[in-house]
Parts: sequence; structure tokens; C-alpha cells
Amino acid sequence: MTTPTAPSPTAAGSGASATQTFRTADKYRGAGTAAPERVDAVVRDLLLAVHDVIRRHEVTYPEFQAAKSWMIEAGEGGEWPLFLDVFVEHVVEEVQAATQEGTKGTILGPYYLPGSRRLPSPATLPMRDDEKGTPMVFAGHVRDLDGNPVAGAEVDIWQADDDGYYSGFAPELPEGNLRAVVVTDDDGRFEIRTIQPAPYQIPTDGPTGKLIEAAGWHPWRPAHLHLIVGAPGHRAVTTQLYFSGGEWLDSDVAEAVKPELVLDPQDAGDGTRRVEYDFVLQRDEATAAA
Ligand code: MBD
Ligand code: FE
Repeated sequence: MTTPTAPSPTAAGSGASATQTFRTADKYRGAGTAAPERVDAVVRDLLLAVHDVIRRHEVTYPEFQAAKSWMIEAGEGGEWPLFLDVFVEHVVEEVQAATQEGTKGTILGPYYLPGSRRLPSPATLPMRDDEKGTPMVFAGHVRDLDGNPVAGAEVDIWQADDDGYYSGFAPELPEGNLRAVVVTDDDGRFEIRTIQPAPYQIPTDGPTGKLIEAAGWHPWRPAHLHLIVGAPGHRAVTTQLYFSGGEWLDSDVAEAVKPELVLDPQDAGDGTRRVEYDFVLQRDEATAAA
């Protein structure tokens, strides 16, 4: 059921697209601005941690050279965004989450694209005429910490299709498929018609997939919706929502599941599933005056 039957986009294709996207994205700005004291403190400890692992495991020359080869291949295949977002980002998110109130956040991942089509609520995500998958209505409110509705909030949503593939990173999918920025109405409400996504499998033909196989791990993330929810004067939250009872929920390769983020859609009786989820945003003192 979770094994894709459609032809798989190659690791090289999706990896390189993720690298290209990262280089052109806003989030890339700010790189190279760390103070020397910070670089010294963090990179020194990072290297000490590596040295410690080498001593404890008595890492050999062949293993050291294999690691170099793998890193070169990961770079050439454009897989560093994929690898880092799967195996490292969850801890960076954990550190930042300690300072954020409201809806729980989780990792962004490598497949966000800025500039999705902006649609007023209620909205149907752009999809193919014959889009496969169980139809689903995902609805709720955006509120502040005091429970006031936030009108005009942006629910930026992106998701995999019924085969586990993301538009922009799989050549056969139309541009913008299953991506949109849905704007809440005067009551802070959004209603989004879509299909339920399938679990995501890390491409098995690239360096990250080969490493996972070599270690005997599994390459799966549970099915999820990606979201960035924000509004003027509020701190945006980057998060994901999962599905109760879904496969891989307890063993996400990216370790990004939190219990507060699991949806339980109900059958609406017409073959559609429905689920409500309310987002809570913290006011952002830096932009509140704007
Ligand atoms: C994904 O779809 C994803 O969400 C993350 C975090 C990493 C790889 C693929
Ligand atoms: Fe994802």
C-alpha cells in the first residue's frame, strides 16, 4: 500500500532540485554572518564530537575514505538539503521550539517552494483532473494565544500526492500541484479541499538512500501535510500534520512527529474524509507595530 507503483523520480532529480531551491530561497540569506567566537565554539565542538566517535569506534582508513567518497557523492547529487533535513533539522527545530508558544512546530524539510498560488478560503488545492487519493477536507481556525480569530492569516500548505511525490521535485507532476497559500476569512476560518497524502520514501537510488540501506534503517516518513501559518504581527509557525493510525508514525526517519500534530480524519459518508485543526499564533513583538 505504501510501496509506490508509479515510476520513481530519480534521487539525482529531486536532490538537485532541492539544492537549487535552497540556493535561491530567502532562508539562504544570513549564511556566513556568524561571529568568529560562535564559529570557533560550535565548529570546535562539532569536530571534537567527530574525533570522539572515531576513537570510540576505532574507525579505520578504509572507513574514513568511504566517508569522504560518500560526502563527495552526496554533494554532487545535490542531496545535502535532503540528508540534513532528514537527520539533523529536528534538533535545530527542538532548540528553536523552546522559544515559541502556540501551535507546535516541526521541521520544514527540503520541499518547500515559496510563491504558491494565493487562494481565499474555502479553497481547493490545485490538482490534476484525475488526482488519485482519498478526498479530504481540512478545516479550522487560526487564532492568537487569547483565542481571538486571526482574519487574513496565510495557511501555506504543501504535500505529497497519493504516490508520495512532491510537485517541483518530480518531473511528471504539474507545477504547483497540491500547493497553495489559503487565506483565512473574517472569522479566521480556513477550509481546504485536497487528497490525503501517501507516506514519503527517501529515494533509494541516491547517496542518502544507499546510506540508509547500508545501515539497515528504513527510508520512510509517515504521511503528512506541511504548513507555514502566519499573519502580520504574528510569529509564523512551520509545522506538519500527520494521520492517526498511519504507517511509520512511530518510526519517522526524520524524527519530526509530535503527538500534538496527529489528525484523526473522519469519514463524511460520501467517500470524503473531514478533519478540523485550529492553529494558535504567538504575537510577534518585532512586527506587531507594523
Ligand atoms: C520530506 O517530505 C520531508 O518532509 C522531510 C522533512 C524530509 C524529506 C522529505
Ligand atoms: Fe514532506
